[in-house]
Amino acid sequence: MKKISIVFAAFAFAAAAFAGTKVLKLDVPPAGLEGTPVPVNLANLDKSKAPNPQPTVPEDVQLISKGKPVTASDDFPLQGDLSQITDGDKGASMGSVCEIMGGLQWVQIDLEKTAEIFAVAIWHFHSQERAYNDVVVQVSDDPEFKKDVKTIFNADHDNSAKLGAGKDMAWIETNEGKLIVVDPAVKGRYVRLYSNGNSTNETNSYIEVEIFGR
Ligand SMILES: [Ca+2]
Ligand SMILES: [Ca+2]
Repeated sequence: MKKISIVFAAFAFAAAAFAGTKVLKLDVPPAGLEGTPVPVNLANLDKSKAPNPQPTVPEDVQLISKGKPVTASDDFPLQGDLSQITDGDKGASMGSVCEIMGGLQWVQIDLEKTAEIFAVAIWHFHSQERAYNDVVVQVSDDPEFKKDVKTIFNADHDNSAKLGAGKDMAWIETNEGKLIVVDPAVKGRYVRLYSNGNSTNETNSYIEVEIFGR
């Protein structure tokens, strides 16, 4: 009898652990590659073009960044508007791209309240195969990112951005986007994304960033 109740307890525990979860899959825009390919040469490039992971997350995790305010180290984009980074449009055409100045720059999304963040997806640019330098993604409750900063992705292998060296890999941009899984989830109101130009030119472009949390 004791044995049976232990088995039942184990089942109940397993059910609780797996109850209310779902698999997170991104909504992906159509591919829009055009023009002549340009070689992508970065020291820490993941050339595998492996598909995004499909993490299991709690059922109430959802897209929490749509339409949220965006600020940047460059307030006056060369092209487009910062609001396009959270407007839901992930198209490849130049009309869907917000391009900010070259060098190490950041864009920052204000979730307007502290959230538990499980994943961040990035589409920098996907009408051409390219990879962005020094992509670092951080979360904080401090809009200045001076305290309580949690780094959830860091592909700056040589610490040229002076945010600490990271072991993540740069990737070749496609319409699939890049899904960064945050496991364990972290809490914060602001998500800041750094980059320092790309394999084609010095500027920093964004089509969309999606933050999944609760
Ligand atoms: Ca967009
Ligand atoms: Ca670097």
